[in-house]
Amino acid sequence: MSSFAPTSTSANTSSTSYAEFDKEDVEFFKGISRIPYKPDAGPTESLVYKHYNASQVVLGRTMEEWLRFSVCFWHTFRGTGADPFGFPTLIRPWDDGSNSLENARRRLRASFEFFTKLGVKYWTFHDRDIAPEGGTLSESNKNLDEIVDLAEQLQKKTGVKLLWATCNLFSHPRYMNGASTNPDAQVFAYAGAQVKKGLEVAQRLGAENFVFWGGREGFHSILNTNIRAELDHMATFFRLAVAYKKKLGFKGVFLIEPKPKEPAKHQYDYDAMTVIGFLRTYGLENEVKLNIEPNHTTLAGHAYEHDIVVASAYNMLGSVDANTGSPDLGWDTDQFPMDVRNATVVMQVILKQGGLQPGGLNFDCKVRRESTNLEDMFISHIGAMDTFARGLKNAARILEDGIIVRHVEDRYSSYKSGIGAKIEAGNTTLEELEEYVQTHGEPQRISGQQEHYENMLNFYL
Ligand code: XLS
Ligand code: NI
Ligand code: NI
Repeated sequence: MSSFAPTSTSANTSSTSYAEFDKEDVEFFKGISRIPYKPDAGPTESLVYKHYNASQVVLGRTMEEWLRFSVCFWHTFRGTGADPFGFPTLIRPWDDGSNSLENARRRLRASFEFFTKLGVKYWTFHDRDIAPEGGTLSESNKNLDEIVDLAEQLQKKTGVKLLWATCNLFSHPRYMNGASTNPDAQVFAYAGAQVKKGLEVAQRLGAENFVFWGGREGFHSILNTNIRAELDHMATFFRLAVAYKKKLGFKGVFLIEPKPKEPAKHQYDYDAMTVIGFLRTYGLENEVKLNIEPNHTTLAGHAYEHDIVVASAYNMLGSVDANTGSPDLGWDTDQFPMDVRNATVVMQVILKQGGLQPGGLNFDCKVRRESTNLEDMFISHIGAMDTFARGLKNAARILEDGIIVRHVEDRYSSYKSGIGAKIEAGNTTLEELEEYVQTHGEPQRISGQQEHYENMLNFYL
């Protein structure tokens, strides 16, 4: 099928004067003020929180502390609505569609007004989202420094903090065959140099984490690929990043974000268990945790909450890219998470592990290309925040009641005594098990009661 790619990357065709947005005191989102909490609001009132009440205490902590929401810069301030079949649809009045530093500054100032009006305390970005890539590494670094100066000022002025930063090691053509897993060592070197700068910037802005998402770390054909060499190189890349982090004294937590495919056909960071296996194989398990994105989890063929549960079970859940795919589409649609059941099961895991800090719930989400109002940027985030606030309240009730937790514990109670306790302690032999079966015979059939569990969960939704 031929692709109807846009001929121009500019979203704007009108002759708007962008200069007005360069004024220090300009308001980007006119007519929208700080989003209030209004629990009695009706279904059509959309610029209010109906459930998210930042200062409300749930299980000993405020909602704001449990949820640690973050807005991502790439979708919300760089997304144009373009898709492989259509031109940009999302026109932002301050954005002239150019790659200039002026445009980058306007976007950044608009974003901090957005974070503040929404009442979200964290943001995330890729190096190349916030500042244009130059013709050379030095030029790119210089552009980045200029924009980071402004970001530093805006963070100070608003109190908004950096949840995590990351390097874009997948968009530029040089990375088409991978970054740290590229067969060409010169590309590996370039990626290393880019991450060095990314870490310096992260430290300067006080990032609480640093994410590695390996969209091109994988392959399209196994025929031209030396998998073992590529994974060894990827491990070396992480070791170098850990060494530089220590040298810098950067305190942020390193996080790998698993994804099974897209853009690569097969990505090495396939899912949570694969990444945990990779980290342990290469002795990196104490240096790196996981940033789980449920949309990637479902792409891997697992249930929405699966990787969050797995990562947390191994104390490796560092942060969450709170979004969702569309069950009827097979790719990463990065939709805002609006499903109360999913938010409830996720928040249950987060509560059980004592929170996500220094990680958070980052909205790696984009409004649909048909959601063209500026207001839609707010409505989407508000809806997702309300969904997670409901998830938090539901999960707290589930844990306070303790009924579901006790049911699961009971299911494993045979390991508390007798032969079970010996198995759990690693204190038995196959001979002993044989003898046990000979005296005790066939085990009873015990119901898994799946529907009962589903009913119990529904009770709390
Ligand atoms: C893409 C990823 C990406 C990471 C950051 O699918 O989700 O956006 O979160 O590079
Ligand atoms: Ni993500
Ligand atoms: Ni994604």
